[in-house]
Amino acid sequence: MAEESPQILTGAQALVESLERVGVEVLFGIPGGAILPAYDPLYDSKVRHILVRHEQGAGHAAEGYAQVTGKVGVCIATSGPGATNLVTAIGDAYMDSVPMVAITGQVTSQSIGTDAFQEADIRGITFPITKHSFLITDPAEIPHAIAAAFHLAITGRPGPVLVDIAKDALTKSAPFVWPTELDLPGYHPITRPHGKQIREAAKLIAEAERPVIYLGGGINRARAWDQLAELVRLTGIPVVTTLMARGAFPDSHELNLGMPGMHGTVAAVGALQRSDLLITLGARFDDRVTGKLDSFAPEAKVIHADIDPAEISKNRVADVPIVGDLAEVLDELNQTLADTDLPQYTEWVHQVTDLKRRYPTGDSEPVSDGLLSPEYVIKRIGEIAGPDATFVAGVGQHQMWSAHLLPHERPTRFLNSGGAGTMGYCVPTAMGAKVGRPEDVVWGIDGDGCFQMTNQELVTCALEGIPIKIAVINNRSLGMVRQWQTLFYGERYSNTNLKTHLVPDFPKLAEAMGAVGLRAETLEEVDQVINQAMAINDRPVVVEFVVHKDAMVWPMVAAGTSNDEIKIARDLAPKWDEEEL
Ligand SMILES: Cc1ncc(C[n+]2csc(CCOP(=O)(O)OP(=O)(O)O)c2C)c(N)n1
Repeated sequence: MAEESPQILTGAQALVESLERVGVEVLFGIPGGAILPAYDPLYDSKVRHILVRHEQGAGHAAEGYAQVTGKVGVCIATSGPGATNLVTAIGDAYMDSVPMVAITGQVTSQSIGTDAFQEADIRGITFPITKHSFLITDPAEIPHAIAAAFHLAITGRPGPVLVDIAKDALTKSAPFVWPTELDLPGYHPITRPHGKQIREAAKLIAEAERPVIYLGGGINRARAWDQLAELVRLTGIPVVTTLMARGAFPDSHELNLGMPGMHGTVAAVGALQRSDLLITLGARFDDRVTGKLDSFAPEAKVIHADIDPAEISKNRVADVPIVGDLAEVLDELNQTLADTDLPQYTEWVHQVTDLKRRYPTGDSEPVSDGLLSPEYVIKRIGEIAGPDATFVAGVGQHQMWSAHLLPHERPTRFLNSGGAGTMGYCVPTAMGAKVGRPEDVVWGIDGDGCFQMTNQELVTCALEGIPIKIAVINNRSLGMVRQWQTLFYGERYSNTNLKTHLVPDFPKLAEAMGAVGLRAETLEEVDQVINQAMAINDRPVVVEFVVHKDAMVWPMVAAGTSNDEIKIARDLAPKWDEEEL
């Protein structure tokens, strides 16, 4: 039912009013000509606008905010280059199913399609990497578009939604009518699982001898951690947690085998390969997990539960497909399993936990060739900051060490770019996470390569009072690429030497941006600078750790090969069948 005698508002006022009504607390963005009308009413609004230094930063900050709060993250940019600067972050949010609304200004409706100044068809550009998008040319459409965008972003499989608004739609006026119902034909995400499929799943679990719970990032989006804990308690089935699911089930639990995949633990990879049943929850059989698909978990039947029906049987055919919200799926599955006679899986659990004991990950000497080992540094940050801190990783070797070595005990405490692998993710995402959970200690673990892509957001953090801590793991190279050159290109290091022993001087750069800059080069300095950083709460801090460049991430399954070929060091394969008790 429409409100009586609606107020007449400009499109810009309607936009801000709509954002307030959907409960937006914070926006990350930069103004410009096409979006400028919206910035005027924003000036008087209680919605906080954080003025970033680059739109990519706005997008990632929205992702960080969304992941820690469970709310929709919002970024805003002008037309043309402002909008295209958001593209990487929108793509990142799409790949990792992060709820985000991106608002962009567009040239006036009459100019669309004329190559007008700062025109870009952002809807066309982002079409394949958004869950949905709107192009608004009539101010009367703004309230519905905003309400719909927020609903679409967070329901079903979450993802980014674009609202592109022509400048004249912002300046013209129309009655403000807040929708009481959303008109979204064909959009009916299924949250309740089918009872028959739940019974089928319970039957397979009861028949299995070597089951594994293969847990993906969907568990975080569904916030179904309690139900998952109950499933493990009821069944005693071992769990592997993908990169996106680290922390959703505590690492300290004896049944947690760690991360599977290209840089997975021997126990997680081995368990999947030998399993006879994968209980797949919010995971998508990504190639970084499966390796060569046709040799992945060859004997396993598959139960696959996901909110997005398009995921099921996309890469691996499911024997029992279950479409639904994981919280509801697990509630029903747990109820059914509580009344089912289940085997003990004792021999199997013994086998996989023995692998876990024999092949721990990331043991390294603190110093090698007189330089710090990156693994040791990351481990110490985790130990000193503790499992309640929020950690954000960049992309590269430091990301993989972070995935293995930080204390992953609690959900939504580890954010990273899993699907897209976006360098430049760390600093702005950490900024957004700190805005979402200001009481948390937020540590970004970044590479010297990644850091140089988006570090300017430290200026934003300094000016906006967002005291994040960034560890730059400086190995003077694009480490992960260099690792591939070492292994697959005969040590021909083409264009991976960043020369960051020459420039920039990271602590000085940090100081110039209003942050505190620290550096550790020796073993004694490691704890000292981490503790120093922990004590600073009024400004951002950057700590450079000068580490050696030859450390490699192990274990590793080379791209395109079978998980059976996992190596724990160069030319060293695990001994699977060692009879050892
Ligand atoms: C935007 C972007 N460009 C390029 C890459 C390819 N890439 C993946 S890891 C990596 C090296 C990262 O280097 P650094 O940040 O120093 O981290 P390290 O691997 O040394 O820990 C590169 C270039 C990428 N993932 N993203």
